[in-house]
Amino acid sequence: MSIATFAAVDLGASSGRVMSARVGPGTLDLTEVRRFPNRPVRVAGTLHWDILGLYGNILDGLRAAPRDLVSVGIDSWAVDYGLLDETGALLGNPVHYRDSRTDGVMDRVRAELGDEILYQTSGLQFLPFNTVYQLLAADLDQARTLLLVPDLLAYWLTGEIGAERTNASTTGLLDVREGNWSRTLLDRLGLPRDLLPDLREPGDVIGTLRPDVATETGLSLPVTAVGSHDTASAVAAVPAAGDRFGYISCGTWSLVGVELPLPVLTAQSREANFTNERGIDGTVRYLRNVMGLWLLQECLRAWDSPDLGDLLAAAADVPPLRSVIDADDPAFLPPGDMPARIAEHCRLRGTPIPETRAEIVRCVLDSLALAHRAALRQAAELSGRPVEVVHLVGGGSRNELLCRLTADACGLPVVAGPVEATALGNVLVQARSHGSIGSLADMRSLIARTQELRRYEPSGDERAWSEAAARVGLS
Ligand code: LFR
Repeated sequence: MSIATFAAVDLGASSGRVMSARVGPGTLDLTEVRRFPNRPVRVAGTLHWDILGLYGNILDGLRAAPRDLVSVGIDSWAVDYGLLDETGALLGNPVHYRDSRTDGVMDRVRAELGDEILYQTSGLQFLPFNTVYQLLAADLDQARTLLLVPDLLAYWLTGEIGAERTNASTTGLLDVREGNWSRTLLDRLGLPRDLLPDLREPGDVIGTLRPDVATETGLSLPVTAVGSHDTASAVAAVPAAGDRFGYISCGTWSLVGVELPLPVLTAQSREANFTNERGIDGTVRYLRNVMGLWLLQECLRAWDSPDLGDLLAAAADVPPLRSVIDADDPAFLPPGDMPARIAEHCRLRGTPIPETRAEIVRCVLDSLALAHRAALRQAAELSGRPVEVVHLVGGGSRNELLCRLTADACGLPVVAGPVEATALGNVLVQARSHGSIGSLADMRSLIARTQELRRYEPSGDERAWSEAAARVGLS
């Protein structure tokens, strides 16, 4: 096995990047080629993704990437999609999952079909923005093909149509046991069977860059399917040894859970709203979505982007666990004035209202740590998988206060990093497919040996955390 160079296109909800990485035995060097903002745009009342802007930035990134690239892979947030007409043209801009068009849809479907069939078929947690509920709110008249965001971008780059399985598992339409589209569910919902393209696995070569793209970027290379759901790529890059670990993929969302060989579909699991998403090599990501750094990002946006380092330093000095909220209150899901919504949440529940910015930030981080604790404990309990260490990966691993509070709240060591877990998982799956690395365990051990990690030992007052958890109705 020799050293080779791969590119990762990694799109998050607030920014995107094109990274390149040199991968080989004992080598994993990641370089940022291009970073760009991902700004949703409201048009005629509907919140959209600026998909052409993102695609243009990807082309710019590929143009600036090393010339010896072997392959490129694409991942993004899940659930969102573009619709193609019969000529293969995109029908309108993809709608943002935080748009209000899905209001009430999930409740209606659950009432009509019942939770049992939905959960037994897809294994997915009930989130109002799952693709299935979006589709029921969309106009499908002219639509012939649905492509999830990374599949849409891969289509523009290669001309090849398909649906990568890890991301397909977030639609609510993939059969969790068989890994194929569920015809039963499509029929029950009255959705057209042929809207969904053939499935592909992470590691499959999708195709080579179209001639016009090759001319524009000066590159001629394959696009390789990766864990195109960003969380699948991030969890593939958790630097864990063995299987007694929990993970928190912490960015706009915190995805909190354990990795399993098989789904958990019990009534308790359904009631606790745990999801069984598909990972690399058929693994199951058994997790729950926690509202994540979205709470903080929306506060910063409302305050016109003050210096985060200063705010976190001030928040560290605020007395702990004074104001705690249920971070997962659906009221926090849409964009808008977050400090006002936090104040209102506290007022309605008789919780002391955080007044200063530092107090608000402390309230958010204490509350996230509590939500991390509850989700991890439940994941371990419902799956029977013991958790001895928590790996916190993604942008949130830079936030020392959050890492420390999470270790204290969970009463477990937290290993923080890598920050760019998603891009690393993306390139390593390509590297494996092109013969530069071996198994998933090899990938993880390479990350543990080469990337910067930080360990936080729990030092908190367990009683204070239990008491605060009880105050917001968590365990
Ligand atoms: C994280 C993520 C989550 C998914 C949410 C919406 O970026 O992909 O896994 O639930 O975004 O797509």
